[in-house]
Amino acid sequence: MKNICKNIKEILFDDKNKTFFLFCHEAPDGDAIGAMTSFKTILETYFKKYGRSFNFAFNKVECENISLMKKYFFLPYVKEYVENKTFFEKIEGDVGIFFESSNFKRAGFLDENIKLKKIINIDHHNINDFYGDINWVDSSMSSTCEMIYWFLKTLDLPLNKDIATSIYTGILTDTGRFQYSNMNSKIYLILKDLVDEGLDINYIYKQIFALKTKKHIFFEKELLNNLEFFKLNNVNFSYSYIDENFIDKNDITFNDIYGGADYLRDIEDVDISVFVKPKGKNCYKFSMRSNGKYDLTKISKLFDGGGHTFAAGFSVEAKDIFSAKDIFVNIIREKFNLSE
Ligand SMILES: [Mn+2]
Repeated sequence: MKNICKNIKEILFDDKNKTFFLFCHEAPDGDAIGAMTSFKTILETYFKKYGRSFNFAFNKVECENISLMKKYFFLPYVKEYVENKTFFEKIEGDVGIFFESSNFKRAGFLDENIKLKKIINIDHHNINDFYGDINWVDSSMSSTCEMIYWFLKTLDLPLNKDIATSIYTGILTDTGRFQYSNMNSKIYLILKDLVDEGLDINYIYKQIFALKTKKHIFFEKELLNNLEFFKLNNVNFSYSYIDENFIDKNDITFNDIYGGADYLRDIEDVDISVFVKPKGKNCYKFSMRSNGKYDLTKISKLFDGGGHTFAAGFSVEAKDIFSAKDIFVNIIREKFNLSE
């Protein structure tokens, strides 16, 4: 870690590098946005004096997705980027820093629209294409924001309230509010450091979790309506979905649909939960959660997907959501060998 952090520092100090762009995956979660805002704050605070510019490489989708982005408006810079619609179709600059993006595409840009001299790839997922000049990929980290905390520590740069708020947000969301098995005693020590910067813990919690829309409640209702349980190769699955009809009829947006797989995981005897939603025409997004017994990357790999051991996902092309389920069930039956 020390060497990688030093290599990143060298790039930041290299006078050839003036324009920096920060990227994260599309439909960003708290960790992706927290990584962006913490790192931009670090750069603006400690490196701006060297004549560098640091931009978020948001694309149009992110800047127009007000209802998704709104809950992150309390983090530095997000509100002004989204409200001023500061987004890019093409990126041309010296350095791109990618957070939580297993590949270029995940960051929402076509390869030909990105021209960068150097790429820094920072991720804590265990599936990553190592597309950077520097690849800091560490799946032992709870979150990308935890990695940024260690980056600061390694470079001996002090925290401030904005950086701490951003890092805290990433750890809070990626550990499922400090409940998942990626929590450990080291993280509690990090949290102490962050909270000591004067964080308003209750305020942050409310911004992210406490504001459920009515449409989200409709979504949860439908999730339970469609819920079923089945056993495949001795593994107990909970399974539910939201289809195009329901979305159209209730004017639900994709931002109202979240937390499905988490909800279905926390049920007695369930080993793996699966939640499915449409993703464009004839394509369905599967999200899975594991209760700790099974490694989900073994499943997501079968479908060219990605993710973590206990939270992973992939897409399936099918004529409708029921055929997508058949494809899933058949592949699990044939290929998900638990003894491997
Ligand atoms: Mn993450």
